[in-house]
Amino acid sequence: MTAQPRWTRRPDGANWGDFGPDDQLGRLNLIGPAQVLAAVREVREGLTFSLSLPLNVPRAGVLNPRRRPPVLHPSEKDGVLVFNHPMAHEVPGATDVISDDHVTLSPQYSTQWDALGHVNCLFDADGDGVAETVGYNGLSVGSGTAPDGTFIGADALSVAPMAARGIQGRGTLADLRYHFGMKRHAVGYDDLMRVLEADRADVQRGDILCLHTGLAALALSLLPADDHAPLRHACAVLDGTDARLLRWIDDAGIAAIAADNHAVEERRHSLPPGTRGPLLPLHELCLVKLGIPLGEMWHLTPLAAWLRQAGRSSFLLTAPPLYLPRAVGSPTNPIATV
Ligand code: UVW
Repeated sequence: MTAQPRWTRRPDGANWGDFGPDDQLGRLNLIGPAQVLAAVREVREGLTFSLSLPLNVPRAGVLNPRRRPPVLHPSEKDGVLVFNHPMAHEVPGATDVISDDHVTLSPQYSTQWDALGHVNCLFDADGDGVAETVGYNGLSVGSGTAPDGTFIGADALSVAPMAARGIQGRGTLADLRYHFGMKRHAVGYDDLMRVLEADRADVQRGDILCLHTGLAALALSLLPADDHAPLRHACAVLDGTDARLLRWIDDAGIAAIAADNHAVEERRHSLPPGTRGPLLPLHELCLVKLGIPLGEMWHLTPLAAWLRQAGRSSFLLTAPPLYLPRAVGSPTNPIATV
């Protein structure tokens, strides 16, 4: 336990401290035994859906140029590549043939979780009149470097606490693709309420809200030589500037949000002239103020189709990130069970 609070002021609408001074799980704390049992009660058919894209999709890096698809390398021992490697080279008579590999990947290239540390913000949390970099619960990712300058990743708010706890609960799907088609549409509070009501989707406290827009399915349909630029402007996104939508996310007690689009919300690249504030207000609300992890590029289309023909919206969702210490994002292979 911390002796001294690490912040004296918290941003408007933040829940810092509510789950304890050192908490790094945020709203995932709302998924307790009762919520898991409610999720398990959604399993009626025993059918499972993987919600992951192949992690090399999109097959062109148009969505975020700083992220790269996975690159595989063979592993190597004493100058010998250990891939399709007969152990008889080392142990005469051995019949084993071994393959090992390494992978270099951007954890947030494809189907992934943003850890809470993915976004920090400039805010004067210690009340000294100067804004500092701070994230959920007054923690921060830190400089990312060891004293010798080596990059070591986040000091706090990484995917590790999420992975150590595991993420399993009740998923509820809002089918934006069905109601708004494949054209870009910024979904605000009124739109989302209409969708949930039309589909009788009942978002409960502790739910993981899944937003189906069709973008991941579009990415999957494109071959490497196809023009991927349309991915930048297709399908629905949440309108992160809609204050009523942000208030609902807070009031509804949502534990996590996962979308099949690139950034859940519309990605702004500039601010209205003369203003100061977040480019990504929904990221700020979720990751910084409330501790709501964001999933992106989940492949929700087959699940959405099944739920629609069954007249359902909720399911058991199991979606742990990789236990990759200090990483601020992680691939996940979420499984929905209906
Ligand atoms: C940013 O890169 C800030 O957001 P995301 O990973 O959600 O696209």
